[in-house]
Amino acid sequence: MLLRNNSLVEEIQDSVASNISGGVTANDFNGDGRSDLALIRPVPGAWQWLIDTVPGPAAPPDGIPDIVRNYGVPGDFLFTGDYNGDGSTDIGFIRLGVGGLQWNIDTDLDGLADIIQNYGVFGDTPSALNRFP
Ligand SMILES: [Ca+2]
Ligand SMILES: [Ca+2]
Ligand SMILES: [Ca+2]
Repeated sequence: MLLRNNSLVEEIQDSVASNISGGVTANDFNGDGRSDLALIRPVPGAWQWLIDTVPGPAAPPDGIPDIVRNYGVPGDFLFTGDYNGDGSTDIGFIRLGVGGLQWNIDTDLDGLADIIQNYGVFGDTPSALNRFP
């Protein structure tokens, strides 16, 4: 499945890995207290999130994505965090538009934004994010 020879994908994977390693609950997309495996893959016209979560105290990740969502498009800033405080990591993107920075956060991982907020103007640097090419 992985495009191991694609330097862009490797760069993204490295970037995601570095981004999600910093927090206590970072990258726990199903809220079971354990970090999950996650990839962000470029697909035509979008960024595709592939998340491998395996619930249960003894089950390791099985290498098969349980959640696959297209969320964000090329040029967006992508980020993760727990923005609704439910203990599960959310996915998000920031889009630069005429009004400045628009934050879009999907808290239930259905590929649709649950939080949309304009915050910031062009030239601001949002915290805790990765920007992918
Ligand atoms: Ca988890
Ligand atoms: Ca959350
Ligand atoms: Ca949603």
